[in-house]
Amino acid sequence: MAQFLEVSKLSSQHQKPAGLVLQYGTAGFRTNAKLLDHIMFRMGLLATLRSKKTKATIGVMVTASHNPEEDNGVKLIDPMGEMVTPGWESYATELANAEQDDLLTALKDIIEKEAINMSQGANVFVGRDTRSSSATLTQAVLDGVSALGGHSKDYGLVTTPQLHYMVCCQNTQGKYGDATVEGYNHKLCQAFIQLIKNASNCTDDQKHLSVDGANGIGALKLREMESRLKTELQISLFNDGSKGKLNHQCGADFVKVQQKPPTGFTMNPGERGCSFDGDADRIVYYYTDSEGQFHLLDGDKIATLISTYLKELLTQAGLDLKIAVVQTAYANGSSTHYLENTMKVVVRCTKTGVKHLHHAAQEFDIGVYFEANGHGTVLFSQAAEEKIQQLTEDPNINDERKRAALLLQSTINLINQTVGDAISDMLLIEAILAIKGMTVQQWDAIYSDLPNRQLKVKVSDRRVIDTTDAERRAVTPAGLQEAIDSLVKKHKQARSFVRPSGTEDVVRVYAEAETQESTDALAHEVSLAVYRLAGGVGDEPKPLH
Ligand code: 16G
Ligand code: MG
Repeated sequence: MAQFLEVSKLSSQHQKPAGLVLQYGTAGFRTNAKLLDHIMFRMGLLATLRSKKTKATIGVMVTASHNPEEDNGVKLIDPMGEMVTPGWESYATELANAEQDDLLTALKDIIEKEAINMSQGANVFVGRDTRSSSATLTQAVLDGVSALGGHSKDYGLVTTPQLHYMVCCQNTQGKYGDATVEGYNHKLCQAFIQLIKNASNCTDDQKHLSVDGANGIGALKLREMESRLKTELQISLFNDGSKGKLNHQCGADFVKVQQKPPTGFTMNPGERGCSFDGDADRIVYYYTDSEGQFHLLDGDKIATLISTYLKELLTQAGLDLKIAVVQTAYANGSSTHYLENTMKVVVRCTKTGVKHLHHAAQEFDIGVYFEANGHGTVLFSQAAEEKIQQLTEDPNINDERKRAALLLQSTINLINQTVGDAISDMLLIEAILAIKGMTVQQWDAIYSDLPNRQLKVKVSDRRVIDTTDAERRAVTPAGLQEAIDSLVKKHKQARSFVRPSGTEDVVRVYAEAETQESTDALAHEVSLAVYRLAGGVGDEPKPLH
């Protein structure tokens, strides 16, 4: 077939280095940008097949999120704007690793297994972050699409959640919004302005927010929205990419891991700040108190704020909708305790990785999901959206119910339901704080985090660790879980688990307990157990103090 001739021809310009093996990991392929040209071409091919199969537009985002500037990566986006379905992740890995001469066989194999009609049209949306390698790698994706005769639209520089949004808009024939950056800006800004009208007496201080753009795409895209927001939200944008390096000593990941403000950031005591990550799908908030102490408000605090606000609105609106919060094992024990026992909402725990949380959140009328690292959003079921819509149009309800229904409706418009979105989350958080007249300190005081510690252990093969119960218990190697259990018993309010990382060649250790000292001791003891029972390499882990 002519299409396969074209694939052969173009693939020779995007040759795979022989022997190189890469995995479609938790969030796509991610490694040094120099190793990715053939991967991008092949993901262009795969996205085209996926588009033919689903008869819908598929997205391909070129980014390595919070990784260093030298890295790059690629994620595939399914028709409703969600992450590509797991079965196709395996195809991605197979296609990526086929040696140059076996590429056509691997491609035909997928076509056959999925019974893809090759005469079906295909449409692929492509976007990229600000990395210097992203433009050429995008071209490789576009070559892949054109080799199989697909149509493509290159959105150029967009955030990851913006591309998810575009795909969803396109496949819902504009119901979700207009599939343009202008459409995105318009939808979010309008919903934000609508919400903030319900805030009374905001002072200029309360309207001010410092944002760390991680020197990435989020900064660029926030700039484009600034003028529409500025009467209600005055943003001081730091690390906007004009001089600093992407993700270097800044961004959500740096702040979360280092528990300190990004460099190049000035903020007075008590003021709110937030950080995006390199592709703007994660956000964390923070402030420094009058004693100079840094306070982080992570994904757990964000989920608590949003779910409290939504639950109040549901009560005011008199709507009987089931709300749940979805977390991972990394959620601070205090947050889970507060959500279950004080707020009385259903809490679900899933494996790490946005796709797992997203999936679980879809089971409820309203599913609020956040990873502690700041990736998350809110999903409303179609039935919930319809009930809220009906209530806004009901002439027989009182003002309080009407107001609550309208607030819920604007919230639906503001939140990016396709995937966690730093800009959309930020606007929702700002609106909630303004409506509730709440300071960042009051938000922080909803509950106190238990001290926690994360460590990494190098082992010869991290696959020896197999987990169950949403990664909270280790099934193998033999004896490891028993060892963790007995170590945890030695500490008060303690919890610990280990899991192989999906993005790095390490085993991750998490511990929390009543005091930092106790937490650090537990984290160290569990690291030693991993090192001894799971084939540790290099020096034995040393105590933290
Ligand atoms: C990826 C995931 C993130 C997860 C992290 C865990 C997406 C979009 N991103 O970055 O959700 O928290 O991996 O990394 O799914 P780890 O497996 O190395 O701990
Ligand atoms: Mg990211």
